[in-house]
Amino acid sequence: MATQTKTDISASVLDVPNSERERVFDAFRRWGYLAADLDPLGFFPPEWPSDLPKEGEYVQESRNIYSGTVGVEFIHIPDPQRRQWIQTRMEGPQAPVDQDAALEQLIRADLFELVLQQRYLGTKRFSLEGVTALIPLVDEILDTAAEQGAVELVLGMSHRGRLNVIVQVTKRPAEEVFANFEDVDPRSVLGSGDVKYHMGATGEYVTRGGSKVHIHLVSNPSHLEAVDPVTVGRTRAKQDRTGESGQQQYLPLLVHGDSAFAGQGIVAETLNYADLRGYTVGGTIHVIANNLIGFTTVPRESHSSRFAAQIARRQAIPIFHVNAEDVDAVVRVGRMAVEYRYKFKSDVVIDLIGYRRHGHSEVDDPTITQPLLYKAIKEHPPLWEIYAEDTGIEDVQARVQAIREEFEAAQQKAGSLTKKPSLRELPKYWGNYKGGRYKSEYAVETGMSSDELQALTEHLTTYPADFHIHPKVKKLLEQRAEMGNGKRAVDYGMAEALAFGSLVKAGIPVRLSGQDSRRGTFNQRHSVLLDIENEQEYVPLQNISADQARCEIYNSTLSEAGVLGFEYGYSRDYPEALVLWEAQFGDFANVAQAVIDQFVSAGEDKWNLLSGVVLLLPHGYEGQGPEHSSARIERFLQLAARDNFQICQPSNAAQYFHLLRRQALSHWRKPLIVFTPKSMLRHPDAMSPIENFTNPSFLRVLPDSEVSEAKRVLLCTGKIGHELREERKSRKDNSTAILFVDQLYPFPEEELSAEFERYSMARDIMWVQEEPANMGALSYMLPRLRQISGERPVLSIKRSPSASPATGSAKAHEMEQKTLLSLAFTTGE
Ligand SMILES: Cc1ncc(C[n+]2csc(CCOP(=O)(O)OP(=O)(O)O)c2C)c(N)n1
Ligand SMILES: [Mg+2]
Repeated sequence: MATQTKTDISASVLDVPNSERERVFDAFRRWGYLAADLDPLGFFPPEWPSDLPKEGEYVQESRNIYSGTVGVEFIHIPDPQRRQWIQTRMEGPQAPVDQDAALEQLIRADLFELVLQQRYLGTKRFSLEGVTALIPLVDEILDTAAEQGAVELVLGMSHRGRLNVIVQVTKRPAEEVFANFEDVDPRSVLGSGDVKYHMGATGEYVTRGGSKVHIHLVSNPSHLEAVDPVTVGRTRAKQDRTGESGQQQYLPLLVHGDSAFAGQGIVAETLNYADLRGYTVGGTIHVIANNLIGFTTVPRESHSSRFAAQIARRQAIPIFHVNAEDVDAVVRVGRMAVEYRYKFKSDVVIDLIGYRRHGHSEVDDPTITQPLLYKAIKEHPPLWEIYAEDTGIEDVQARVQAIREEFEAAQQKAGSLTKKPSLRELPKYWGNYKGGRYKSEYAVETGMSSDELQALTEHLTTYPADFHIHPKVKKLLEQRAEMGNGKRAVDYGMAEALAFGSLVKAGIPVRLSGQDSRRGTFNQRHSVLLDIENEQEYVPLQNISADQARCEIYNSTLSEAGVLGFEYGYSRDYPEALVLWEAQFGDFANVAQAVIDQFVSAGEDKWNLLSGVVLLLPHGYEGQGPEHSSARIERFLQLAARDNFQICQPSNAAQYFHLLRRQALSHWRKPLIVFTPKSMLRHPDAMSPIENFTNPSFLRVLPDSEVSEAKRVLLCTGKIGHELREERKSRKDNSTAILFVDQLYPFPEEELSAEFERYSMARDIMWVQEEPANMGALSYMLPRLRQISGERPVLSIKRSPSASPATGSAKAHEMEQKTLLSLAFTTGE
């Protein structure tokens, strides 16, 4: 929990140990992990720091504990209670291990890989061999978690050993995995689907203690570690659905690669929010399936630290390094880690150190890059053989034979399947929601009566009598009250509050997170009121009605990929909620590009998994320079296909209100990308009279109510439209119609065709955008507009092509903008 990191460095660490025994033990507790015997093959030898005594009384005893096959880093944890807990567990009696069960799992793990190797020679499977102890480790994690009340393990992992995990942990029948190797039904996935080692899977695990734990293996892309925040977000959603015992019932487990854990920044982002109110899941178990190699790269090329796990040291959490060939030690560490997680609601890292038996994939020859290592590996027996000998368990060969025959029979069966089996079942809460192409039956009414709006306004603009409000916020709320009561046009901030308020009132939870989102980057939201005398919070959106749904708005960490991944994950397990992620400025979304490409855009296509996550991306050219102008509309439009998501830019406050409500109320579950305003947040032309909130629904295209007979039609989206209207006014022009395309994708063909017909006499049709020619919606819009414009040419007004989105000079921006507006009214004359 957040509180513990701030406690003082305890006396027990700084005190000089007062006995010889304590002195020796203290040294080993601190440094013993460096001297631990962790690598089964000896390529990663122990270090013996000078602080560590080599001989004398107590050395052997403490060495056995802290420099044996387990090395634990825990002295950096400031909370003495936590250190004491680990110390007691390490130094106390060791629990017995169910060696027979562990051996069975090890044999199964190896034999499954062996059968795959023999039957599907030359295909990639990313074998687990070398770290097969992962299976008894996860078994122990599940056994312990079930004792603590877990009902589900939410498991995020990448390629390594995934197929093995699908069979041994998720408990999918082996023939289902074999069938995926047969690739039995290619026609069903032409142009879509995903490779077998990325697909998600679900199943039931029965622990040795006899409890059932549901396993949810999360679908993941090739992009290593991108699944981490998604897994944590999914877990949080499941926990939130459950209520108070959520953290107990839903346990997240992330299995990382060693190179990926050390190298990918998203790991740090995910670790960083572990204890924060908006993101905590009461502790994630991290296992590094550490084979001391990444593709062809060895640890000394992979990280500047001794251990790949080092990044976890930033936090006050324990790291257990364990030799993957001491199976009993691995199992004991698994139990300790889970008990620690439950006791302290903390993340825990298990660094499971083994090797990789084959090349990176099985088509890769590792003897070219690591000849000596692979010579040693070739001579090294599989773990089950070593363990059988160590434990003295008999009749192993008969067991091996039986398991082999079992997998071979499953393989035979798979060959006769004609349909690719699905490895997972969707939770019931997805029952009501639809993906695929848009159909008109998904349309919903989003307008509200003036009475309802007034009642909401009352709740949104009032606070307890004894609350000491900031004078500026007081004024803002007074203005909002006037907006809701029709005395003043409604701005975006109030429109959003009305949308959120109306949804939570109707029982639809709202969750928004982003950098500085509670106040709003542009001072526009003020969702949380703070008492200026005692900093007590009052959240009007949480005080709408007694039986309302949750409304949660969080300031996120300074992260994009990590936080968007989390919110996407959350949306995956809370389809009934409106889940939003807000970028500080739209361009920062490109830091989350992998999450956008791999999950938000392609999730349905690859995995048939839906999400209604909303991205709020401030966009608009306002002279603030290259980096605060563009949310890269072009990128999202390029990703758009087969109605994978919706891309909108509401041009006024009421449109924003209807759009947010549409997203929550419609049963068509698609990600929504919203380009949101900055200066337009308060621009009079973008404000809406309260009556517009009673309109039936969001308009994909905003018609021009001022000009009915036009010679020229300007089509645009967003802020430039308001500037064009101003320009038109100053030119006293009454023959130019200005249309706002508020929904760019799916393309509003019907509405635009109707407008083209309405202005059939117009000669000049122009797409106008602020963005350079190679950006914005231009290359998406032009061919589509030309298709419906008939004989009439469609021209375009835009900035010249540019490598960077905008100029760094405010004055240059002004000049460009003026030219743009002027050209919009004069080109072709
Ligand atoms: C973000 C990202 N960068 C690069 C790759 C290409 N790649 C796939 S596996 C791999 C090595 C991974 O090593 P490690 O994390 O140690 O896992 P292992 O395969 O050893 O289990 C690389 C570089 C990728 N999949 N994702
Ligand atoms: Mg590795």
